[in-house]
Amino acid sequence: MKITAAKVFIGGPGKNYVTLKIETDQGVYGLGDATLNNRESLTAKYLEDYIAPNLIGLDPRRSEDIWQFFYRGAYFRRGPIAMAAFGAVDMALWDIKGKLANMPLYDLFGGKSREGAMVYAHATGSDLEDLKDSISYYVEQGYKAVRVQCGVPGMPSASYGVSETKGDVENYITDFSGIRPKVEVWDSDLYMRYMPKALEEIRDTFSPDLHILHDVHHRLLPREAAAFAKSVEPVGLYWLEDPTPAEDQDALRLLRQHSTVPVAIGEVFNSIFDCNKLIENELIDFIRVAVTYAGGITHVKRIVDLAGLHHVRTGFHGAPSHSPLCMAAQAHLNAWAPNFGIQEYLVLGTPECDALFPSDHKMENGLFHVSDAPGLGVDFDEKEAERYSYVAGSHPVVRLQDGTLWNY
Ligand code: KDG
Ligand code: MG
Repeated sequence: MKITAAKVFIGGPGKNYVTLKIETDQGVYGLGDATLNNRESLTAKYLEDYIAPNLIGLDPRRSEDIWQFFYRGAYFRRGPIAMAAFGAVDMALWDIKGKLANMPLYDLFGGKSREGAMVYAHATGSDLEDLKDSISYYVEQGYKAVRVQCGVPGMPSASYGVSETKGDVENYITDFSGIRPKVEVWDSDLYMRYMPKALEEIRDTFSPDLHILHDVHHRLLPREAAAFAKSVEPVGLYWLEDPTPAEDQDALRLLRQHSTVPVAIGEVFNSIFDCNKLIENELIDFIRVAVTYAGGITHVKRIVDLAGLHHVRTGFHGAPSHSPLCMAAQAHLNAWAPNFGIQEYLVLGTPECDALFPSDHKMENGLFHVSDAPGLGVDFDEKEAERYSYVAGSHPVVRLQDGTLWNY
């Protein structure tokens, strides 16, 4: 069996999805996602220039050897662009494997450990009242968990995760007006004084059964993060996300010494080497990698297995930029993983998105039900894809009040 073609598509409804289609001489094809938010054209180019020509003629069933070939063969290892490109290849090869076996991927991993995987939605408000409305909207739809973000009085710009629209959150993270980032201004003192009180009010307003998550988005220094975690302890958060910049694996020691608040980190990680110390030293409770960004199913499954040895549960990244293919790969891992925790889920099922990526994966009452179709269980409509093309966009950059550049 041989790979005969590897085609790359870019574009989608309001997103620049990068989709890889690997075709074989036996008619079976596989699909993978290489969407690296706001750097999409680079993963597309990596796939087109280097990966596609090297794939032709290889046996698609040898997904491990192909992964090693690209990872070791690059010499300059890791990095988000290369790992997202390998992620797409790996996903597509697993899709082919599942179709050949006529089995959904979760069965190839070891079978289902649960029916329905708990997801969390993004609730957001310009102020606390707005945020409460947004939380109620998700509670009414049956969500069991919500991430809560709201504006901070006196903060010169919107704080992280605050959307201008209520209800289902579209891709509010990316500004498609061009490649030059907007500037947001941040003040850690204002945030640290206001947010614990706001979170307590939310806790008191909603049922104790509702899981509340909060994302600091890398903004605090290790000492500040430890103090913040201590102050939000009475809220009983499901998790506190990215309290410190994620590349410093030792930063969470101080937080751990001062608080038992569950910590989630990892959406910017692209390999096991970004999180092995965090996991082995049990400095985190949830690992947030995404199958696309961290080298595909083959590599992420290794991270999940290591995490399981240390009581660390999964909480895969599921921001608006992730394509239904990445979400499907994660859904299969979520169905299987003995150490599954929760899945971030932003409503992907718009009619345009469903037309581009038809599938029968389902969300019901805050639980994601994985499709039983062979492989990933998602298709790709090439005709529909002709409607879309690449649109340049950017994340904002963040500065402190005195102009110092800070962490977005
Ligand atoms: O591209 C950046 C987003 O993926 C990130 O800002 C989303 O923090 C995020 C989250 O928790 O989904
Ligand atoms: Mg986050």
